[in-house]
Amino acid sequence: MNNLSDEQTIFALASGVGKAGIAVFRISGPSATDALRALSKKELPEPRRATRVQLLEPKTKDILDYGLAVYFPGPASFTGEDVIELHVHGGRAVIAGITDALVKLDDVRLAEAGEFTRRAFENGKLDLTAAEGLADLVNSETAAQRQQAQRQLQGDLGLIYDDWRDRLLKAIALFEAEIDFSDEDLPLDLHEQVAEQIGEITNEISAHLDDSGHGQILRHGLYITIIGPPNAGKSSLLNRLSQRDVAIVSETAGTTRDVIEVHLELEGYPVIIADTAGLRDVHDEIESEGVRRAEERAHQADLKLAVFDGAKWPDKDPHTRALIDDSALVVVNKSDLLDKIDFDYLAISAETGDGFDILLERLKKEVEERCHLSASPALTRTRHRSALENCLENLKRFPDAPESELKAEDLRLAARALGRITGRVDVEEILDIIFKEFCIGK
Ligand SMILES: Nc1nc2c(ncn2[C@@H]2O[C@H](COP(=O)(O)OP(=O)(O)OP(=O)(O)O)[C@@H](O)[C@H]2O)c(=O)[nH]1
Ligand SMILES: [Mg+2]
Repeated sequence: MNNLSDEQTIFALASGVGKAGIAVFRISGPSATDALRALSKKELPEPRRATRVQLLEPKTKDILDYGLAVYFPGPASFTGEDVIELHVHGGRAVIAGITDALVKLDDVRLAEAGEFTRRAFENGKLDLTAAEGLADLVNSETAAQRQQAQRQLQGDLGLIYDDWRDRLLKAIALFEAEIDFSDEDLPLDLHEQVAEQIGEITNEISAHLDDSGHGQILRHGLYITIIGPPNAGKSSLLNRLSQRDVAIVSETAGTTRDVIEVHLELEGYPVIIADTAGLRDVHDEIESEGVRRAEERAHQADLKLAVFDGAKWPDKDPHTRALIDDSALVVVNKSDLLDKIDFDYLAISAETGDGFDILLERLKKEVEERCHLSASPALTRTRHRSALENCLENLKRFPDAPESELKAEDLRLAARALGRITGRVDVEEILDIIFKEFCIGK
């Protein structure tokens, strides 16, 4: 852990950039209180109480603004250090004036990206999963994303990983005791106890990993790609779904070339819908690049929305058919041109809006299935997934390792992989448990 007194004092505009009613500066570090004194020429306000201050340029004594100061003495602050918040008027000149005045102070500098949260982590205020949760919360755009991020920020996900790690460390302690003191009076079923505990942890981690990625999908949004032959009405469909005129619509086949993305919210879930070039064999260089991109997007999508052209029915374009699989929802567009509906697909009309209520219901169901908020906190990042996979590999090697020392090493590596997720990577802890629980000095 870092020595706090070595840290420089940092500050940053905590509120958004640009004109606003109020702007908030955050100052953290050993000189935070000096910084406030330098700007306000008054005694420190009472802790955690918003206090009106006049802010002056320290040298020229120009009045920068009248605002509020809040003092959070460390360690009971976000970063664990002394923190000062300044609430000022959100005009560009006010912000520039205060930034200038702070930069000029000795021992105070502008914070780097994520530095406040990093200090909070280093001072044990939150673990790495909570820090990631905070980043997700700031980036969240829909209600479900917000809920997932809140949960992670409150430490729910970290608790699960720490619990596995604690249990693993206990199992290691038992196991090492067996190696070190096999001649002494240790319970006979120790080995079975360890194997049983490792088995339980292995099962729980496997179940957590077997989640179809819904936590990750919810975090970045569900990717839906619209595919189909030229002129089927893909761009018209995108425009109606987004209720905006985002993509060019024309009767010329091959109008769309690039991928056009729209971010939407469906039932609180984030979706990113992409319109693509019509699929067909072409020699035109630009259009064939468009088709390549369309196919690439189709493969990357969480869900494909395959559109057939009702004007050509019952012709079902073979390029589109080739891309239809379990993750495809098929619709036939231009239902207004069809005399009768003699198929099982959903008939819609991007022109009249016919069938769109059903289409939206179906999309919502699909989205809900793929990125629902689960009862227990979900894995939200590839970083967690690979650490857990690494942990499992080591746990699975454990039963077959030929020697006790190797088995113990497998367990240690597994615990370390879990520790990496929350940021607890201290082997000393294993030793602590051994010495505490087994009274070696007896
Ligand atoms: N009658 C009818 N015409 C439609 C409907 N949807 C789209 N169209 C027309 O079909 C033509 C093609 O529509 P687009 O949305 O550009 O088709 P697209 O699939 O994006 O075509 P490309 O970008 O060339 O692949 C346009 O003239 C639209 O006005 C519909 O539901 N009914
Ligand atoms: Mg188009």
